[in-house]
Amino acid sequence: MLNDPQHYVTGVLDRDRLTLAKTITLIESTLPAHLELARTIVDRLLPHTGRAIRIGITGVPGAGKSTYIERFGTMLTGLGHRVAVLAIDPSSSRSGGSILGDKTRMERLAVDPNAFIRPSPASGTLGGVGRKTRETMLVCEAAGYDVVIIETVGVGQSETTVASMVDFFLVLMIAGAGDELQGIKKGVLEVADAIVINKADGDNLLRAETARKEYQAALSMLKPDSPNWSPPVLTCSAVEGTGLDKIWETILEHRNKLTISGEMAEKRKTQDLDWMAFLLDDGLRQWFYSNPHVREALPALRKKVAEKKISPTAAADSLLAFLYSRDGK
Ligand SMILES: Nc1nc2c(ncn2[C@@H]2O[C@H](COP(=O)(O)OP(=O)(O)OP(=O)(O)O)[C@@H](O)[C@H]2O)c(=O)[nH]1
Ligand SMILES: [Mg+2]
Repeated sequence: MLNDPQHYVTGVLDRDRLTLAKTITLIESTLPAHLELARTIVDRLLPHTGRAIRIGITGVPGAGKSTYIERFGTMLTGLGHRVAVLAIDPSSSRSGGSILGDKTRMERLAVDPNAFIRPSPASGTLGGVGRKTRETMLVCEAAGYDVVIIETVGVGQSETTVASMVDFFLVLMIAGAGDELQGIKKGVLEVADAIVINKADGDNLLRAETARKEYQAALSMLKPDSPNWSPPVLTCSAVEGTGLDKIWETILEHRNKLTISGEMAEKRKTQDLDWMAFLLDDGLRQWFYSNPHVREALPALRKKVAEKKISPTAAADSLLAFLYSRDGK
């Protein structure tokens, strides 16, 4: 692989798909040299980012995410948008299940010249997934994609990671399954900007409408996160394509309201600052636990604490004090 960052920067800005894909591969790499190169590229692209509408979509396996994104994405490219789809699934150890599914369920979008689909590898820590997805999103924006959709399976912690990097977070549900069955945690509803009941078609139409009312009632009990937005509950059929235009309208209305009030700029600023704080925490933790002395002393100290030979406070203090004296200067 070439190691001149400008080669990638120019290629991405020229909207060259191959260079875009190669840049994302660098971002996803675990080799330090690749990561350094990726950081330089992302930094240089930064002035060209931030203009996309960032949408997060979550939902349990089978909710219809892939079918929905295929249909919704195709609608958007039909409206003249350029759509990037990033799929992450860090909690799953399924053998690439969603990736295989996406290949077959996003047939049209996959060959659409105005769409770019990129499944993220399922491995890595949450911090790693967050970093890769964030940087991939930025690079896609620099490549001229004006809608970025980030898909995640709604089981695990990845939903909140995704919610913290998008403008609009959409939770896809299906009727006839309780929250618990759907594995959706209350925390996810709290960060939702809209809930969409999918599969509102055929025999399921009535049940979807009942579910819509139930979720609307449930949502009205939660204190809205934003003074400018009360999350609506909508229905759609990803298979029939109904309700999708209304969802897009809702996303635009949300964007409009939050932009006018200044909340959108504030939201993105907070997201950046939170992300920086997370990276600092994460970096400190890694630095600490990779210290040879800590690695050596930790097991013995844990044992002593477990045996009540030393207090947890004294054990922690002794490790921290060492780092202060050695590396803190
Ligand atoms: N009737 C009906 N079926 C749907 C609809 N959307 C999706 N399905 C079906 O539901 C099943 C699951 O859809 P997927 O799009 O693969 O769901 P997913 O959320 O991506 O699932 P995972 O990738 O496993 O997380 C498929 O058989 C779809 O055909 C819909 O609007 N109506
Ligand atoms: Mg899928």
